[in-house]
Amino acid sequence: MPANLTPEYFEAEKKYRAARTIEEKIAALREMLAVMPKHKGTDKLQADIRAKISKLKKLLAEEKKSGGRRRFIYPRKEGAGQCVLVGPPNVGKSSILAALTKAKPVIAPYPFSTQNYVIGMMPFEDIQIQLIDTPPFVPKKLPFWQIDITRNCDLVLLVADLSTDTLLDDLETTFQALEEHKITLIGKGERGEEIFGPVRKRTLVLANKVDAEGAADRLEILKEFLPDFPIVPVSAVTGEGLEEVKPLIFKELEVIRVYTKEPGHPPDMSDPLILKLGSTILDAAEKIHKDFARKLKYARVWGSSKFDGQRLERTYVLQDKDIVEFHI
Ligand SMILES: Nc1nc2c(ncn2[C@@H]2O[C@H](COP(=O)(O)OP(=O)(O)OP(=O)(O)O)[C@@H](O)[C@H]2O)c(=O)[nH]1
Ligand SMILES: [Mg+2]
Repeated sequence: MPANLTPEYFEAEKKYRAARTIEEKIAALREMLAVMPKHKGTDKLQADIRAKISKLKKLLAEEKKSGGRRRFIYPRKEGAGQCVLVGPPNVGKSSILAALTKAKPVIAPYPFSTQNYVIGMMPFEDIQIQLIDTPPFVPKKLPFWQIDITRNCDLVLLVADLSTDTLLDDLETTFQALEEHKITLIGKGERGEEIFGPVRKRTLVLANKVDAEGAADRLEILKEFLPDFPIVPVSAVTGEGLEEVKPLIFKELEVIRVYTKEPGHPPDMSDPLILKLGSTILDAAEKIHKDFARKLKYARVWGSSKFDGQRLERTYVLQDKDIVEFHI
């Protein structure tokens, strides 16, 4: 990421990430170009943006040719985080979505049964986490949106199939398909959030079909193959491991829930703010409103503070499930 990018640029980038149609994506990219400082350090980024615009324009022309019938809409991020189910054909991605959410994707004993994305919301304690089922990841076959969604998500759920001896080869093929688009899956370490160029996506591995014969041995082989990844054995059919997956997904999303309260009133426990791990009182206030944050003097915190209702500064780092009372 080049230096000297302005807040205006990052605002435009946010619009790009949130854009739901190809037109909106193009508009956001143009805005990014317009507001970005033009110097040697941003040459590469400018070229990347221009290349992306021309690619999207081609897709738009194709959509127009179809009379708008094939208009693509990107999924809107909802809930505490967006997780994309990624993996080889027939491993049980759709079955996992169906088991964890109310969504009803096509599930079939043959590969390539999923052709579009399918969204489901997974309830976890008092929040919802968004899961997106996608078609299988095979080299030279990924549609543009599948790459975009994977780059843009908060967490990858890589599904492996413990019922087959080709498990590792199949995963290699999926990694290869991702590498073609400069997406590297990582089990730990620094995430890369860049829109262009190589990106590193935090990944939780769901070792599915643990009910199948020989699954226990293959799970050991999988653990050796991916030593740096968190791996959870599950079965979308028997339900084994599915309850354990939910808190792990939440943990990997690296977010916290913060409840707000007004002075003299009980806290609102129904709709927590979702903040990045490490967020401060000021970040929480900003999430409510920029103006509100500017006026903020201090806050009282229940939960992680030394004592209930402790008066704390704006730089105080909040923890999951804290209750915050803002004072302006
Ligand atoms: N034994 C067993 N079979 C499963 C499990 N999960 C899924 N299956 C079966 O595996 C097959 C493929 O399941 P899907 O959910 O369609 O797999 P998918 O990864 O979405 O497949 P594509 O969309 O074609 O890539 C189906 O016959 C499922 O019933 C599981 O936990 N155990
Ligand atoms: Mg499927």
